[in-house]
Amino acid sequence: MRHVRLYVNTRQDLLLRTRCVKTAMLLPRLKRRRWKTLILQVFATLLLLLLLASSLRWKDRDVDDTCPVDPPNLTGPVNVNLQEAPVLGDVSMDHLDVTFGGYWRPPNCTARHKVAVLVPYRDRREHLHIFLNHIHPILKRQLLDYGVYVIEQYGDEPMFWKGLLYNVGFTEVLKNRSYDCFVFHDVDLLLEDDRNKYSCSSSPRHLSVAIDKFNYTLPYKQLFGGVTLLSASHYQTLNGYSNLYCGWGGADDDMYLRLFHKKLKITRPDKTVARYKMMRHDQTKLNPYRFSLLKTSQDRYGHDGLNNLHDMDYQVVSVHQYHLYTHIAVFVATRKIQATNRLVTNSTD
Ligand code: BGN
Repeated sequence: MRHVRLYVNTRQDLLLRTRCVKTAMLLPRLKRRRWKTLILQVFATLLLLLLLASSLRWKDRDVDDTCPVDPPNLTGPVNVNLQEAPVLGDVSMDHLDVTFGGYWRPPNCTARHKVAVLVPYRDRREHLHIFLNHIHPILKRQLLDYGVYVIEQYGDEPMFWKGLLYNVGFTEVLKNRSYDCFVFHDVDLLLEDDRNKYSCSSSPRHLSVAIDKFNYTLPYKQLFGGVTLLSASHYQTLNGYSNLYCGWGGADDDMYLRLFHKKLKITRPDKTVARYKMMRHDQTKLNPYRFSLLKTSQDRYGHDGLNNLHDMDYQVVSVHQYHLYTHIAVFVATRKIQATNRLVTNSTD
């Protein structure tokens, strides 16, 4: 019995041992297999996650983040404070999100328009500060990708050469940045309603339709001065402004004639929103040649403007980026007035 038991035991033992040995031999294989499966599983999960992430990224790219056509933060009527000029430092503190040079773009969406605001300027520091304090919040609420440029006339030249300054500004600005839309803005005009949008459409646009000085009515249908909008390509087609107008009057009428000549239709916003207050100042020197120049303007479209700037007596003295604007200093020689005088006298002979 004992023997049998022993035998049985031994057999069982043997069996058990054999099984154990087999299992023992199998164990590393099994373990290896399990590891392999685990590694494969980890790989598969990683791959899946990677695919998921990239598909999400593609989805993000497909999401249209263009700013809305009707910016939600517009207020409509805007408070215009003409009482006291703000200190520029204080204005700066209110616009820490504006980058040096007077640039801003919407942080949460891609702007529909890239706009350069050109402001020809001389001797009106108070107006400039009021203007800057006023324009930045409006352009931001309109969700524009914009830059503000002040083109200042230097030198002893008694007359102010607005058309020339606009052309110099346009040319200088495009040397460094690309813009599809240009605003030509008198420094003394303050917008009263932010629904009057500073963004180009397919037609040239006259924005300062209703100014307090003219009892909020358009003085005449052909007026294209004050605040206007032109796409970069339209401005080039028009050969810019004439370089020959100085002092007050006529440069904008000449631009109207250029638009008419090129069959470019002017559009205007409704006068309920295209409202402006004009800051009071002494009358600038009248342009004595404006009538004669206008009479002969159509003879000069092709060769008086952007394409003959290099012949003009001016020099860009400096381009400096202040916090709220880029300053372009332009020296205009006194000889200019005599040259125009000669030109007009010759052409009316
Ligand atoms: C016009 C001026 C414009 C000016 C408007 C509004 C002239 C040219 C002679 C007809 N035009 O009379 O330049 O923008 O008034 O102020 O003076």
